[in-house]
Amino acid sequence: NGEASLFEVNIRYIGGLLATYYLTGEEVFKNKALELGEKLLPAFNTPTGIPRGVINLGRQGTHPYKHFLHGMSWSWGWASAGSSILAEFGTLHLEFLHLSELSGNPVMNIRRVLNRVEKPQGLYPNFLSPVTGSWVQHHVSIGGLGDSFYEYLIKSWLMSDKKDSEAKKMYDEALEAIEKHLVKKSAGGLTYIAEWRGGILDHKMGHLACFSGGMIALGAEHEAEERRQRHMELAAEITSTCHESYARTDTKLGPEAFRFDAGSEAMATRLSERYYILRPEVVESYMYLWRLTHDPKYRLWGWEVVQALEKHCRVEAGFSGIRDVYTTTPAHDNMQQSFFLAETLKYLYLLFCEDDVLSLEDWVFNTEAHPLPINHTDFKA
Ligand code: DMJ
Repeated sequence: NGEASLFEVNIRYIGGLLATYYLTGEEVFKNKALELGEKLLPAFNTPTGIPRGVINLGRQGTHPYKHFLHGMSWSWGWASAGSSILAEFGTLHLEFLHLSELSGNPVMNIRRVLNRVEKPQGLYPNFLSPVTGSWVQHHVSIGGLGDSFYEYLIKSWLMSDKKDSEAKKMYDEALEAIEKHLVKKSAGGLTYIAEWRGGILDHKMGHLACFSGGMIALGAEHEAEERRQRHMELAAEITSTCHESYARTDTKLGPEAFRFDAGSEAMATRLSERYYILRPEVVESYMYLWRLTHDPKYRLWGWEVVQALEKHCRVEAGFSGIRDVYTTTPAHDNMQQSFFLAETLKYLYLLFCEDDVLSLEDWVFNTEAHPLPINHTDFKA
């Protein structure tokens, strides 16, 4: 029916088209990325310039109803009070910078609003009103709903060849607030990043939050010695905790979320959080940590994942998610998510090949693992 998630169209299709253009040089991919970018622009037409989450990309027809819907955008029904989601509108920058000739760069306005708005204890809540530009709910998470916003701050800086100092400053300040308020150690000595609900900590980490080990290591590389060491340690500890969430299951694949309360340590405590849908975040962190430290344990941990995927997820037609990581007779969910090829297998490949294959010096991966060249925002260049 033409309804699309602005975020997914951006990270999956525009990101994929741009990467394919840069890797092949074929103009058709660049043109399609530009075309698609243009179709997304009506979603930015809000009082603050913060886009809404859903847009209708259906063809402009003659039917009055369809004509009316074309280019219309709205907020997700489940997002409170018509708000937009931090991880969605905060995950456009890498791609839209490449599209900037066309778009007049609407993403710069998103930055401006976020920079100006008051942040509780320096933290960024996940829901913002595109109308008033203020937070709608005080839920902060480095996992789902927040994750790739932080990722795109540090990667925008890297992609600009370290010229985008505003992005770096926002990243540094956000990480400082996260370290101060959300990073915790469990009774068993595992470092994790908790979620925050109006000042109260929820001692839970989602699988999605496990990308942060890789992100923090990537940022640490460019810090002065004291911070570099502290952040590399933090990155390694978080990655190790995420490895524990895999190691403590029967399948050696990790649950959707794991907790550090009521005596549990890096284990899912709710039935609804025991599934694994071929997500990439843990191997993504192994890949970054391997490339940045060359500690062989990251390859060993990656190999454990390869074996577990073969054993529990391979099905006749490809690979499938499983409903419960704590049983060795898992039920398949009959889905091979698109990020399995785009991210999980790509990061595993990059973990085991030479460092100069899509080197971190030259490429930045968008949040769907599509590689974009550093300091190469001009198509003609
Ligand atoms: C991917 O689609 C992207 O990495 C996104 O940012 C959040 N995570 C999913 C896969 O788990």
